[in-house]
Amino acid sequence: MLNCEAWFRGWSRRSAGAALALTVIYLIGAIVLVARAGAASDYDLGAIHISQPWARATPKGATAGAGYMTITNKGAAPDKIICISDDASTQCQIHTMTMEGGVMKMRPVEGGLEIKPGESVTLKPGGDHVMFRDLKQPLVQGQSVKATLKFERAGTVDVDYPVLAIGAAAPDGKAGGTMMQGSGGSMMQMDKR
Ligand SMILES: [Cu+2]
Repeated sequence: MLNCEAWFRGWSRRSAGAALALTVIYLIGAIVLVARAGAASDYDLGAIHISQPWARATPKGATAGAGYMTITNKGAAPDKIICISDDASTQCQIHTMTMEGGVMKMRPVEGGLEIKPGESVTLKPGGDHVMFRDLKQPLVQGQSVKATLKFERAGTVDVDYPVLAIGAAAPDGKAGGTMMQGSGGSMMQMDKR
């Protein structure tokens, strides 16, 4: 009987240990799933690779918002990207930024933004960006904007831009010092086209 009892106690401890181990495994799994849910996807389209798409939340009353990403051309020929439409605004454009007389000006890229073979172009705050013009609703942190991008060679792709904080400067969540909002910024003027 004693031996049997000792075996039973040992078995209880072992099964408790196994249950604890399983619980830990489930918890890790749940955390990984939650972490993945908020992460941006990468996109492959022919020779074009798009990574870390994201957009910035817009302040109240903003009429435009911006999206960012890194585009890599792994092919041997140049390609050009335009934005066809998005689900947050009435018009989607690819904008470039240039300094003119000490003022940053942004304007739509004529004929599309060129991505040279082997080149990796990062659209980021203060630089080139996808412009969502005439927002139908504000870009809210935690939500996302879906835009349809068209590459001259690689074709068309729908990209989801997770919306990060208003002050975000990069998709890794680091806060940025330089503010560059799509509209209303005194540092920036937009050509009316
Ligand atoms: Cu712009």
